[in-house]
Amino acid sequence: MRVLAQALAPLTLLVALTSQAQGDEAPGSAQARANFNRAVVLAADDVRAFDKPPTGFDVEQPAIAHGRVEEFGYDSAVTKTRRQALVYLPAGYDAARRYPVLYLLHGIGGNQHEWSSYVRATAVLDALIAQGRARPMVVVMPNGRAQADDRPPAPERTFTPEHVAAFTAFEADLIGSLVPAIDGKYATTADAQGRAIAGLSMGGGQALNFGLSHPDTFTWVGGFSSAPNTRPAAELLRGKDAARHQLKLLYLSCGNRDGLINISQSMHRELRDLGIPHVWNVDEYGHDRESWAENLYHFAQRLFR
Ligand code: FER
Repeated sequence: MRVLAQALAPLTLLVALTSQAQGDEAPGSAQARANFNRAVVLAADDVRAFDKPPTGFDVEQPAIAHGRVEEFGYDSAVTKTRRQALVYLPAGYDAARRYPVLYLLHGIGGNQHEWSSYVRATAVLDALIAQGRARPMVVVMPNGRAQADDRPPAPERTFTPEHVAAFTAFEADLIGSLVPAIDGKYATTADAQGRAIAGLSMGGGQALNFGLSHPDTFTWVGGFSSAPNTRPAAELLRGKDAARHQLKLLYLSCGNRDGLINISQSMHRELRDLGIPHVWNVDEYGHDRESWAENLYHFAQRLFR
């Protein structure tokens, strides 16, 4: 829980130090703490959909072919700034071919490096692609905080309405600026069948919100440990019966020790009641990188089939 520990430890400290601190705390902090501390209530179908990956699945293996990660700059019509993303190109990337693209979104305290550095996504992808268990794909890891200064804020500002709003504003940046820029530079299939979006926590909420409401852009969607920014399925899919048929994969996961699991449970139950097929994988982690690495492992193997 390193990312959140970084974001939350100072908050906890602040409150511990000043028992009547309520009024001094930045808006959003108390609510976030309450959300993380919510009691987990499990139903019979809140169980693993897949076995645990083999040991070492998220460790770089020197003996196999590696993809490369490069910096990608693009002009954002939303922030009016030049923004940075990381792009993973699979081993043997050849501009004469065409590749599907996965957009991977980070959590509230992270940035474009979170998936590669903290979760070790490139080690997971290198191994799956080398074994032929995932299709070679381009993976775009953007900064999902669409504001001019998009650095992670000071810990006590993590949950302010302004900061949360920057994650909402990323929808227009992604659809209007980043996706076209990626398709302009890389050898992508550049259609909805060849585009996936997934994320962890705040990024999970973004992936579900943006993926489900843009069926012409994405048909493969994954939310891992999704945060309270997740909108209800009925709202996301309303009047979009077409999305139901075009969606190739809708994937939800969460740890059964994660206080935010009620968000994913609600989405799962809503989808089930609407009759919308989806994967629901509940593992035994908290709000942890292990859950995110494992779910990337399971999700990536099911993409672009
Ligand atoms: C909240 C609790 C957690 C919240 C966001 C989060 C917007 C996000 C956590 C993360 O990205 O790790 O109440 O409100």
